[in-house]
Amino acid sequence: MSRIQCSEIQIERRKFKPQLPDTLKSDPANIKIKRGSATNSISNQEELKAIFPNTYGLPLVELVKGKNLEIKKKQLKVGVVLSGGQAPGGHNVIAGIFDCLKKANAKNSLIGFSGGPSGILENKYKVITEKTLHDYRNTGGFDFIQSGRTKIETPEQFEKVKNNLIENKLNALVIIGGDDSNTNAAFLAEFMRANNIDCNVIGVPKTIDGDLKNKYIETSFGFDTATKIYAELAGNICRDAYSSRKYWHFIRLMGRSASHITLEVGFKTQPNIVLIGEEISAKKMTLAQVVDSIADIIVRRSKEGKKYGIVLVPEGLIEFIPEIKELISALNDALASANFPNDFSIEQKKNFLYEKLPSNLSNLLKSIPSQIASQLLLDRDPHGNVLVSQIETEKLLIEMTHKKLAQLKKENLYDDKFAAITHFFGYEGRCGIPTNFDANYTYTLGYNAAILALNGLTSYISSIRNLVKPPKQWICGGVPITMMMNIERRKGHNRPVIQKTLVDLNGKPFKQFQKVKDKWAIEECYLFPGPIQYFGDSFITDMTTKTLKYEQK
Ligand code: FBP
Repeated sequence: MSRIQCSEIQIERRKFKPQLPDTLKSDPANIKIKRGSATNSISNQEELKAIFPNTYGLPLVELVKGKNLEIKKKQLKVGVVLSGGQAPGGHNVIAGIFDCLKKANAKNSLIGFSGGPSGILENKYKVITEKTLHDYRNTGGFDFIQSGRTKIETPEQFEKVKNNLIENKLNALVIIGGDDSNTNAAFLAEFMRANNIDCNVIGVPKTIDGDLKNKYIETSFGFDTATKIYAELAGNICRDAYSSRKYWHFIRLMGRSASHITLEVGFKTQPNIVLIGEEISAKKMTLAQVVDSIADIIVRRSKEGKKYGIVLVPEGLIEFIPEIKELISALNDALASANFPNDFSIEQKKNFLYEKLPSNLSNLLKSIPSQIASQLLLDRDPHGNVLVSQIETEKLLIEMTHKKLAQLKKENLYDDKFAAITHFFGYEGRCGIPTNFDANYTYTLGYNAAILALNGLTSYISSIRNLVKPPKQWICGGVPITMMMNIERRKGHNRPVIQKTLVDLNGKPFKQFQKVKDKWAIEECYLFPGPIQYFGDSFITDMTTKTLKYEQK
């Protein structure tokens, strides 16, 4: 395989030495596992206990200093796989696993499955050595071994995976992924235990969306870097709008079902309108009411002579509007059971659905602009998620805002020009060079995952806490995957899944936002955060997210 080309920054960045927490600085033979008491899932306890008889209810674990000499005697072979969407720092997770394994025993080895979970199914992998890994340390992207979204679900697939893990003599598999991939990790761990196969499965919390978090997983990796990249871009747009004073910019931001990214970018740039899907859902707002709230601010600003502004739109907004959520859920069920011929056009699908859906939902589908309605019908991903990154909600909002303002003009309530521009920031942030925080955090997550694997644990996610403190004070451990699970409706069926953590309307970050949003709407409070700083004063280079800061205040 050809070596990647390196920019000047990358060459300098390669020299960065990620910091480890004090607990992990000791030799792995001086790190012990401290077990807590048994755990329970979030809900559906009895059902989940029946589905995961061998791995349900494991205790929380913490890493502490203490003799653990057995580690040195074992010779382990571990596999690693990147699963799902890219997030800055994935390569450092691999580096952390590799360095820990080698520190424990130079004969330990690591292989990386290529192209995501399909690599395990097809037994495609590369042996990871310092030579092959070196150029990827502290880099963004997943290109070292690549990623994919294949879901391992059928009995035949589980059998294939089992045979490949046995053939490769793997003692452990580390799955670096989001909520869906870690749900898959739990199933795989259970399957291996049920079949008496001595191959442990450990997860690592990855996703820029920031929705794989709880008391023990304070943030998923990549959120810090991605939000800084989006904030730089959104901040530049704020300044452009403030300079030319003629456009309204509608910026849609990635984040799938959760608005964490939008809230964080809001804090970093203080634009005029920040739509939070979770709030819209709680208030049971219709699409028309969301548009009314936008138009209201446009009119108020116009009265002050300001015909410009910035609106942040979470990409999952559409799924939060109760009427559309109901429509999407009905579409999911209808699409899952419909067996469309391959050559069925989108218009034929629509006509079929108009007949199949209850009349209120059928009428709603007809009322949505055709292009957006077509985007709602796109195939779901292998985990049953709607492809929200491809639904141009910002265009829908602009179209409807135009109509609303035209109506207000007729009523002599508005008399200005509304010129709007759209942006979508998502893929721009997923492969950025990891910030110091993400570089340290991902390396530590990988190192910690290797310690969990070396100690024979399975069905755990690598957990690093106390993240607002410097890395030396971080707390290391593992959280049982089943502890984060519940049963949800996916692809027309009830399925055990890790519960996504959405923006908590009673949480400190959202409460903070509520205090300032009216001021941001009318006054000019814009912030221009500029690019990520990799070199210089640690006050700037090591700064983490406002979300973590407010959450842990
Ligand atoms: P993960 O949940 O796998 O981390 O992916 C997150 C994400 O970046 C979402 O924000 C976005 O909606 C989606 O991936 C896009 O998926 P794809 O890369 O398949 O287009």
